[in-house]
Amino acid sequence: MSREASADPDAAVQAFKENILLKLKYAVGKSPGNAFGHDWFEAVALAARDQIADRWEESSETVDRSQAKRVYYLSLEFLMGRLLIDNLCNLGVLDIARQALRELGVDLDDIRQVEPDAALGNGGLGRLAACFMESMATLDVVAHGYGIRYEHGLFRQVIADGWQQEHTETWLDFGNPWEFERPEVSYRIGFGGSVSTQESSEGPPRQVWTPGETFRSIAYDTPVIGWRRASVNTLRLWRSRAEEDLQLDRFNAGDHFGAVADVVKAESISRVLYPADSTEAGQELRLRQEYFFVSASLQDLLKRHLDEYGDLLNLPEKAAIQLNDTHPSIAVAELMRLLVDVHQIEWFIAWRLTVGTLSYTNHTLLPEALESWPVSLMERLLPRHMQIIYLINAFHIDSLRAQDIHDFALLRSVSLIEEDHGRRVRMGNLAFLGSNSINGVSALHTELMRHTVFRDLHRLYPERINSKTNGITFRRWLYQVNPALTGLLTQSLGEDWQVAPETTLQGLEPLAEQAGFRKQFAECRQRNKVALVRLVQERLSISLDSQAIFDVQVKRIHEYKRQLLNLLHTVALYQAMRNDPATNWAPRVKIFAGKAAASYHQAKLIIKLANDISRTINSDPTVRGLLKVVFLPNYNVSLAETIIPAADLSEQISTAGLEASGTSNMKFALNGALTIGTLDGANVEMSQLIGSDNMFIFGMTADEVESRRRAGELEMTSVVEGSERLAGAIEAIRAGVFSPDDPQRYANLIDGLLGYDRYMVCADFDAYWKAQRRVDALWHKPTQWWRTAVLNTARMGWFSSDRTISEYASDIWHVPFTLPRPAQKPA
Ligand code: GL9
Repeated sequence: MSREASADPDAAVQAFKENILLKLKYAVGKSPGNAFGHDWFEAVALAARDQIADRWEESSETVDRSQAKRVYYLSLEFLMGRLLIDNLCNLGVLDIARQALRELGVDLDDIRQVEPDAALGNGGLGRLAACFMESMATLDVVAHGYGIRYEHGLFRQVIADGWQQEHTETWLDFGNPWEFERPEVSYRIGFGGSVSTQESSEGPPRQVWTPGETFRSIAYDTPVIGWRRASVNTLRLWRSRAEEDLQLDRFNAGDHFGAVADVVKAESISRVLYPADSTEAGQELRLRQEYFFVSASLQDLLKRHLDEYGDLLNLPEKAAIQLNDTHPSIAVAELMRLLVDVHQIEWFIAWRLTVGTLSYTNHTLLPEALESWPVSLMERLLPRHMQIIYLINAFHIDSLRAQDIHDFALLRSVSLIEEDHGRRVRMGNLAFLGSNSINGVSALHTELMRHTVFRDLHRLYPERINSKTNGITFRRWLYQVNPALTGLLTQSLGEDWQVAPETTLQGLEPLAEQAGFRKQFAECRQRNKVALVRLVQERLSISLDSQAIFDVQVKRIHEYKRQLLNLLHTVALYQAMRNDPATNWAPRVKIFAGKAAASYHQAKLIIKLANDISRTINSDPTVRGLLKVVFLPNYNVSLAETIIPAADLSEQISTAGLEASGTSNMKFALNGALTIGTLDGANVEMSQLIGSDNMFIFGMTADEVESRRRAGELEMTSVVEGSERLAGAIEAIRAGVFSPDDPQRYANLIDGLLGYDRYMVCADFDAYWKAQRRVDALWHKPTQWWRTAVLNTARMGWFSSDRTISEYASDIWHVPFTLPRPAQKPA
């Protein structure tokens, strides 16, 4: 099939309908009369998958013929969300599928809700990987994603009496129609054991690793189709299995549980996603997961390369491997092991191939998130890799000494082994040394990388660090989540604007001056707000006024993201409204959502505080019609898809210097929400492109934060005393106004803020309060508010992940790409 949808729409509808019925009957085993929602979902998904498979075959044949260079994206997380609408849109058959279902008496909007989210990720980092997969396919970059097929994705969050509870997520319960199991694609993965030296008559002695235990990796492939049927790439996820399903001798001896013990141990590797967010999990199972998927992926791609070229010496010309954070950084040692031990390539040639092929993206500067593993654990689990790491380290230090570099402090800081807190392997340094490119995810973050975590390595290798500001796929985060606005843009900018929104969106700028257009723009928002109001009513039985400002902070709960600052503002605003309800307040709805890592006590307490504040404020008649607070449980990609297009105000208020980029900031602004935020991460570039007067920027800069930290000014008593509003809010929380059942509940939280305000919540409070009043003032001037909103959408084109991927392709991977072209009209 060609890139264009079929020329005869009616014939296409009939054909699609027939295929749905065939799938329902032969694959699902149901008739239309007894099919439930999930049966219909599966039938439609399988019908769509057929069309994807046709393009998939074409795509792989073209690639095989052309011997193009391949990109491998290694990531422990892929936060794909639902795929049905994504796939139907990119196939260009959304309307066809909708009509086909309608003729069968089924509503596409009902069955899309049935699909579980593929939540194989924690947050921004995993969702970025998903956006990148879609953009790479759209840009015809020949790419393979590699990761783990977790049986259980990110936990389901239940809020019980205001507290977060974690429940097991079960996305595979009804099967997964998008994936293809490939039992024949399987590799052996070893752990533990010992290394011995084997003399060889032909060359130097060889090191032979005899693992103490081995498991199998099994591949599951999900096709990823680009927009308008561009390329179809593959996301290959690995499941872990035991070498044998049952130890028959133990079973026969009556040890029925022991007979399957190996199976349980093996399968635990791909059982569940680590719910860590920017905090190190630090567990042996986590290291096993990392090595498991890295080894399987490298064995697989080397096999493919050898099948194609019969030789590994041209690996860097034909393969680029991107490491998504340090999670896959054991790849440096594993690739060396495979090249040297298995394929008998001489060490220094292998090192050149390794560095020529690998590149690494850093996603956070938070010290607690930089992975390091105890040397003792590495020696036990991966003894050969530990030897290789020592060798890399030794050769590196030697080469520096040879360049007359003897500064002890420098050598210590660039070493792969940390000696201070028990001996540990520094995975960030390993990734840096083993890569030809190290990139940050926003301009500010990259600059900070150069001066903080990688300061000394950067001095030695000044060419390696570069910046690739994150982006988002507009197909999902505008076209799919906001059909009303997408329709308006098509009506205003013409059919083809979606082909290159990076440039066409700017065409909206003159329309920002037209009252008629602003009115229509506002009406789109209103429609989305009404949908969110309905959802909140259904899930929480809270009724919201859709005319109020929808003020939204949705993201992982973390102290550096400062949900606490927002909650303090909420309390201060509540007190101000109560004291003076007659003032012309701008009515607000404060919306929060997000998950806390299960072991992150403070973050879970912040969730409880949000819920306590919500209950108190929502039941206080004095602020009725002025202020509501909601905490929506179980934030995930699908919930984001409803919340983001309904937001008026986007909260991006992290302590400057700590949010590497942020990506929801881009999703909100693209949909026309105004941002209140600090000069942090990609907010900085947003403020340059949107114009800082079209955002509500406040607070200390990263430099100011750093000076204050250096000066040790983290004790906040005098700051609080100097701010009546902040003092009032803090006092109310401490006194138990929101927790009468347990007045002491927040005493420690508040004392912590006053005594040692690591994230500078108090220091930024007054600036934040003032910025919020600017929000109110602008809301009272609808002409200006909506003009600004239109300008936000108009100026967000650069934040498309197509732009980001085109930069990775040219600067790091050195592979060709093609930007989307307008669809050819049928003759
Ligand atoms: C993160 C950063 O914190 C974000 O600022 C950044 O936008 C994304 C993508 O580059 O990466 N790094 C990180 O560890 N997480 C990020 O979101 N955390 C999670 O994904 C949970």
